[in-house]
Amino acid sequence: MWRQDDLDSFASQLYPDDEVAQARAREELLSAAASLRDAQDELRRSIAETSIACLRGFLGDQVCEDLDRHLREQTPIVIEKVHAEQGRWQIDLIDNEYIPIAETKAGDPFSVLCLSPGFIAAIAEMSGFGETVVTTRRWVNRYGAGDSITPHDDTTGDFQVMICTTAPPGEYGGALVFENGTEATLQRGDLLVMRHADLVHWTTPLRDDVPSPRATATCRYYVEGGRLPRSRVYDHSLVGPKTGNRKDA
Ligand SMILES: O=C(O)CCC(=O)C(=O)O
Repeated sequence: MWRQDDLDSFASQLYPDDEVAQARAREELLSAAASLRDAQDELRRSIAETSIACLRGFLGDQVCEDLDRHLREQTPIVIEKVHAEQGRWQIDLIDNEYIPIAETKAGDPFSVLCLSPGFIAAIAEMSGFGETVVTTRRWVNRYGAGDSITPHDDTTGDFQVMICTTAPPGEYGGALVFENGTEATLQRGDLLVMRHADLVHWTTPLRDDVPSPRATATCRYYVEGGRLPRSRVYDHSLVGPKTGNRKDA
């Protein structure tokens, strides 16, 4: 699934000065790839039935802790704090530019994993997509005490992965809940694969006494002919755009 240069790039970006840790990270990725291969039939079935599938313990604790720190401290990120009526959380935008996938550079270890063609092919296949992936968007959702993501529907993008890089025990909240009754309480290292299926979903608020934050690193994939982000464009006139002349771009 991941090629040798993906393993090398992940390991050297995460542990630039530590060859022992690099070797350990490469080994961990090989075993993560094997666990994804072993579980693929079950994951495909779960996505077809519920729109999501969860692979527990996909990445190990140490790699996740280090990845979380790397994404916070060393990735050039734009931070958005969202305060909505029914939720508040932080979005750390890794890449929000929708550039063609062939031109997208993996500037952090999470992006190295998600942009690898072998990984994309495996996730697309289990999510039921044969079309070419044309672009991605990557970010980390971060939640502290009292935070939750507001009920929403993903109206762009076709499928996505999330790796939980840190989470409190489930009794402190942070469950991901879908209107079809499906739920996932992610723990550090879990991989969630999600086919966008017009389902409203949200997370439950973290309790005030939560012992650690929750974070999910996300890569959303857009396929050719799929639900690409499109802006509305208008014909110009001397007095400005006219809504009657609306076209879809
Ligand atoms: O952090 C989560 O578990 C949910 C994130 C989510 O719903 C989204 O990014 O659309």
